[in-house]
Order: sequence, then structure tokens, then C-alpha cells
Amino acid sequence: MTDSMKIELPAHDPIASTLSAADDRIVMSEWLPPQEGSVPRIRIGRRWISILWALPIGALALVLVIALAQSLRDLPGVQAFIKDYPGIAQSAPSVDSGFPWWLQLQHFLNMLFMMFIIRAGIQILADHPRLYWTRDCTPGTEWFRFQYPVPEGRVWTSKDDSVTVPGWLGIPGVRHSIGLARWWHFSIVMLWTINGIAFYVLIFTTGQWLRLVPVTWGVFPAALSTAIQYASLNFPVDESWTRYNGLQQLSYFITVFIAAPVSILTGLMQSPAISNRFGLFGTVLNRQAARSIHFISFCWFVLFILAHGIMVFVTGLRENTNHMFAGVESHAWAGFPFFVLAMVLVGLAWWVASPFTIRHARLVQRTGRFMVGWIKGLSEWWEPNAQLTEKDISPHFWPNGTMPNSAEFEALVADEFAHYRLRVSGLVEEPREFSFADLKALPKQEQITTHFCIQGWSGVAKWGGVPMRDILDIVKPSPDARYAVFYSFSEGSAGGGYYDVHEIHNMRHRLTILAYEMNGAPVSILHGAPLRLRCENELGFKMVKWIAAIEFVRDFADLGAGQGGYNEDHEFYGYRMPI
Ligand SMILES: Nc1nc2c(c(=O)[nH]1)N[C@H]1C(S)=C(S)[C@@H](COP(=O)(O)O)O[C@H]1N2
Ligand SMILES: [Mo]
Repeated sequence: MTDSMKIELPAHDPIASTLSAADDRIVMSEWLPPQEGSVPRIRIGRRWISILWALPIGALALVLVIALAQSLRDLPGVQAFIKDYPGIAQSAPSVDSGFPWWLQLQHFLNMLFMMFIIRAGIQILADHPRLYWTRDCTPGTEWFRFQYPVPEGRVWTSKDDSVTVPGWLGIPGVRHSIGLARWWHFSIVMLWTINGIAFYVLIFTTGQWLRLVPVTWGVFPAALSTAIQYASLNFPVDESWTRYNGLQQLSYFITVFIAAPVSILTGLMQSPAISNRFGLFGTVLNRQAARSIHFISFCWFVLFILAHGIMVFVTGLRENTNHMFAGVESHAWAGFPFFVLAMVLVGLAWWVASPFTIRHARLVQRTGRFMVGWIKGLSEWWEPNAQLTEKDISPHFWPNGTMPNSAEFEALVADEFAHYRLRVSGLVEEPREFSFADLKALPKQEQITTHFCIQGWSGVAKWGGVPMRDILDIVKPSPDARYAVFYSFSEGSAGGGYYDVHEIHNMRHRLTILAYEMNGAPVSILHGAPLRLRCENELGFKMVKWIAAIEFVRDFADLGAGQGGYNEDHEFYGYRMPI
């Protein structure tokens, strides 16, 4: 440490000098090295089945369905059925205004936004490439994975488990780049949601909704009839300009009115602040169930986009692009050039998204913070209150982070923290050093809560420790103390001390504690002994383990790289992460 730096940090706890600066871009040579995952697999009972089987099985099924549909159409009964129900429910109203310009624009924006949302979503999934139905995430209980079984006989952290997805698929296609992927996902989801709300308002005020919402039971026989006609490769009459056939209407309806809201709801329910606020709802729709349903909804979107895209070509490329890119019913090539232009724009955005994100990671972080960071921060004002019971405690609790390896820490471990002192300083009226015995002499609070790691896993444990509000009452932060900084004995994965910053009001929530017990025993070294923070409305990375000191500050711009924490500095996370 240079003298000039000492002068720059006169007011901070001495440990602040161990914090490091960080790059404003992803430097591959210093980043977590790439790691290939496995072929995606689905568990059926005890067997893991590769999804590659879907290709031959799907091809065979397609051939059989075509053969079946063609035989069916030879039957007089089926012919009569198709004559009675040609594909469009006869009583379905028709929309005579065609496709107005706003609908074409919204369709294009939707396509552009979906490209970002889906790719960033895949990147997020790759940070914990396993899906479960129960909130404990015990290895072996997942129903889907594209990672190998968890190795036994060694510590396997959730960071160890993350896998690489290619840069053309994920954004930015770098292993464990979830911080950046989340900024893309959430920022674009916000635009997509605004676009969607505007779409709902416009279709319901103009009568365009009559295309999408079935208003007669006739949609079901019509859908069956269209399915048989498509499958027999003898397509139904197309009246898309004014009315959709049964199958179109049902699939569009599901996409717009079911899959989209389900995705938004299950996305939000993966957040600690929201899930831990809505007690029973968060308990039933636990984070893993929400994550699994979110994924299934994503699969629906991908299948829909594929089928929809193919149908645009096979049912009449000119007519379809005229409808949606020129707003005319014609056989000329009116809309096709605009369709090509739209695809080029989406393609360009696709091309630059990953390299841009790698090169301008800090800019992506700042922009994301500007677009959605403040909205996320609002949910910090909710007091988290969801508590579970002993029977909910997870048999497995994924570990994460880099263990302390200093001689100082080893010495503390050697005498079971008898010489440990928790320094609490900064903008407080009464700075204090607490011994381990002092802390244990304070009133102990116990809580059984769910841990939400940003990477996607969760786990339930019973935590025991000292409420932060009691510490605040003792040290008395001054009115200009806006943040609490937690410094760790450990270093982060790229070197430099691990730390994290919390808004002070979070420290007054009832469930914010300095935990020294986990599941009735002293917190293990792996899980953060002697003290680790529990702050139940935030994601896991904000809960500093191996706490060395707490400091109250007015601002954190002069700490580390100034982003409010180690992962915020080095991995481009947001410093307020209740969602
Ligand atoms: N000092 C320190 N604390 C840390 C981390 C770390 O790397 N270093 N990782 C964080 C992350 S990302 C998570 S999810 C939790 C994991 O806690 P656990 O190991 O008890 O599951 O600790 C958090 N606290
Ligand atoms: Mo985490």
C-alpha cells in the first residue's frame, strides 16, 4: 500500500486497504476459466435421458402423424367433420381493419426484445444448470440438467458448477457472467412488458383482440380440424387478414395471455424480497418451482417462435409478410423487403450483443442500474417475513465463495475464535469491538429462512445470531450513515478483499442478523464462521461470510472499484439485489 493511498482512506477501517480495483470489461485471462456442460438431460425416475433422443423420436412421430392424418382424411366421417368445421369457428367475428401500423411495430419490437430476453435467460440458467421442484436443491433431486452429477468427496461450490454457453447463444457467452446477463434480461424484460401492456390496451380498445381471444366454443373443433389438415400436409384455407383458424387462435392466445404473464410472475417469484414477503404464496410457489415453470414457459416460447417462423414461410411468405410488415392484403412483394430489413436489424443486434457486453461490461452494468436497478431497490423497503419450519430445513446447502486462507484467520480458528474481535466503526457515535463472547451474550434470534443465490439455487437453514438492529442500538449510527459495509477475512475469486455494502434500513429489518449458528450448531468454516450476515430480502452474495469488520459510511464510491461490493466491482452485479 502506498502512502498516498493511506491518505486517501483515512476514515476507513484498516481492512479497507485490502480491497482491490477492478476492470471495466471482462478480461478472459482473469475470469473463471471456461467449463463445458453436458448434453441437456431429463430425469425420469432414476434414469437420465438425453434430450437428443427428441430428434429421432420427433422425426418418427412426425412421419407417423402425417401418415395418420392422411389416412384419417380418407374417412367419410372425418371429411364431413372438416366440411362442417373448416378450421375457422364459423361464429368467430372477423377483424376488418387488417393489421394497423402500431401492431406491426409492436410485433417487430417483440421479436427484437425476445431475442435478448431468451439469450440472456439461457445465460442465467447456465450459472446453475439444474432445475428442481423443491427449494432445497439437493444434488440428484433435479429433473433437468446440462451439467454432470455433483462430484462427491470434495467441496463443490455453486460457482464450480456453472458452465459455459457459446457467445452466439448466451449473452455474453462467458461462464459465470450472470451479473451482466441479468442486466440484459431485466432491462429488456421491462421494455417488453411496457410493449406488452401497450399491446393489451391497444388491442382491447380497437377490436383487434377478437383475433386472439376465442369467443366461441367452436374454436376447439376448429382447432382439431386445422390440426388434422396441417398434419395431412393439405393446409386449411387461410383467412389470416381478418380471422385466425382455431389452432392459430389457441396458440396465439396461450402465448399472449398465458405464457407471457406466467413468465413474468414466475420470474418475480424467484426473488428473495418478493418470495420472502408473500409468505404462503412464496412457500407454495417456491423458488425452484417458479424457476422450473419459468423454464417450461421459455420452452413454449421457443417452440412457438420456431413453429410460427416456419408457418410464415410455408403458408405464404408474401402474404404473411405483407400483413405484418406492410399492413396490406396483397400478393405483391410489399412487405417482404421490410421483413428482410427487420431480420437484418435483429441479426445485427444478435451479432454485437455478446462482444459489446464483454468489452463494455461496466457500461452495461451502469445502464442496467439506470433502467431497472432503482425499481428493484424499491422492494428493499418491504420487510421480509417468510419463515419456515424445522421440517423444511434442506438436507443439502450448496456452498459458495472462496475460503479465507490467511494466517490471521487460521490463528483465529485454532483457538475457536476466542481472540476474534468484531470491529464496528465509521459514522457511529460509539465505535465498539465485540468479542465472540460479547456477541453470544447479546439476545439470540433464531429464524428458518430460504437462501436465494443469484446463480439460481436455494436452500433452507435455521440461523441463530445477533439481530443487526441490536448492534445498531449499541453503536448508534449517526444521521449521515447511509450504508453498512461488511468486510470479510476472505479474498474474492480474483484477489482483493471480499466486502459488500447494504442500505442502512435493510439492517433494521427484523430478520437481519449476524449468524453464528446454522441448524443448531456453530456455523461451519465453510458456511462463514465465526459470523456471517443473514439479510433475508437480498440475494446470497450480499450476505458476507467470515465477517471481520462492519463500517458505517455515507458513500461507498471510494471503496474497492466503487460499485458497492466485491461481486459488484468484479462481476458487474448490482449493489441492491432484492430481485
Ligand atoms: N466472504 C465471502 N462471503 C460470501 C461469498 C464469498 O465469496 N466470500 N459468497 C457469497 C455467495 S455468492 C453466496 S450464495 C453465499 C453462500 O453461502 P453458503 O456458502 O453458506 O451457502 O455466501 C456469500 N458470502
Ligand atoms: Mo451466490
